[in-house]
Amino acid sequence: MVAGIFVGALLQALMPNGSDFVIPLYLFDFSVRGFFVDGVFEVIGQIFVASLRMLVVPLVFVSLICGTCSLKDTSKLGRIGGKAIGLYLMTTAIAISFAMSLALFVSPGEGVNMATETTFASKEAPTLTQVLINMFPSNPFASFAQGNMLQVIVFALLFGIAIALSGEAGERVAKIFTDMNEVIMRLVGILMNLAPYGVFCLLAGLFTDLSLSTFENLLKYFLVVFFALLVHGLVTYPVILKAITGLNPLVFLKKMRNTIAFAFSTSSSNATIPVTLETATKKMGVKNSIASFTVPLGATINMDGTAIMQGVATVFIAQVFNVDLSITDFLMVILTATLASIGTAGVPGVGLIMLAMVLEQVGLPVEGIGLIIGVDRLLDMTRTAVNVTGDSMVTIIVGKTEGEFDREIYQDDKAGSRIE
Ligand code: DAS
Repeated sequence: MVAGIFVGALLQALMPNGSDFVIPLYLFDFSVRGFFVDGVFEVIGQIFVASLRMLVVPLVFVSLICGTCSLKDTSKLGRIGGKAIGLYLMTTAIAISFAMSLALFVSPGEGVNMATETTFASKEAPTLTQVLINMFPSNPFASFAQGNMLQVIVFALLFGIAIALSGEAGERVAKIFTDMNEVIMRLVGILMNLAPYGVFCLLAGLFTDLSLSTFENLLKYFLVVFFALLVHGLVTYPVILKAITGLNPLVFLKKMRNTIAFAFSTSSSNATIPVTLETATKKMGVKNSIASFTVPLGATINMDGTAIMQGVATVFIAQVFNVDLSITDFLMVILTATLASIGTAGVPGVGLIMLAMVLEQVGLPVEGIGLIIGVDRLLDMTRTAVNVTGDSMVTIIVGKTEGEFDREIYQDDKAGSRIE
């Protein structure tokens, strides 16, 4: 993907704005811009964006049902589930609110002035009560067809809870959704493998219309996300951990370094679950009865790092396309990204797919993703590390407040060292 950004720049450098090279090939003149950029690349780029959108509804619906109905097997942990989910949603809302405020302060997308075919009908900002009422679908199939994600999320949560309460029938249905989730994750993997080609085509189109100064905007975007991730991981989490449990947060961060390194290198919260579990139990002293529930749950529904990227990206893309977001829009983004993070399974690049949903929710052009996707790989690695750190922090808080926590292990530097 990084290669795509440089090739896009090269294309742009070769074709200064407005001009176009014609390659005479026998009887035909192939206009680089006409045939390649506005032709082949445009088609492939739009197909890539459409395939991102294609995955959003099934991905959120199925992975959210799997996350919700897994509560069934641990009904005795209902209280603990509520505590964990409450903490996960609180830290995600803090993350995205901070990220969006920072993005509005820095304004990384200011001055790009990209045009887009997407016409922004002057949106009558719905009141918050309307937003809450509209979250409940009168016709779930219409919600699916229209891609009304807040309604899809609400329906999935209710459906998942119903499965959890439906005994044997629920178990049979839960198995179906678990298998479907497996297949959809495979589809995400296929799309992520094709992403570099889609990115190249998207960038080729986008960069032929961009001034080189836009790279400066892109760098600003990258730095805002990176800084927000660092603050959330190294300041917000330690402050929350210390405030609620009184534990030394430096011990926490020190014991997390292997897990963070693994999450960073795999860009997958799901792949890191075994390491997170080992660290939470053997190094931090949380009883397995708690960690075995809160860690996988967190890998599915807790994505603070992803929400940070989505918050900054939304502000960046709105500024790039000169769209003024209202306060209701910002609240919608916070609500959608927080709820979307519930439905984002912990696999590489899936946060970008959910970003398509957040952008659509506030009427922003999804093709704007093409601008940031080229620098997303390193951000995905970093935000996955933040996601996992949040999972571990909440696991400790739940374990300690439930009395399922061994403080001596936490304070023992050598605890669990065999997995160093
Ligand atoms: N890489 C995802 C994870 O595993 C998050 C994301 O794509 O934003 O947490």
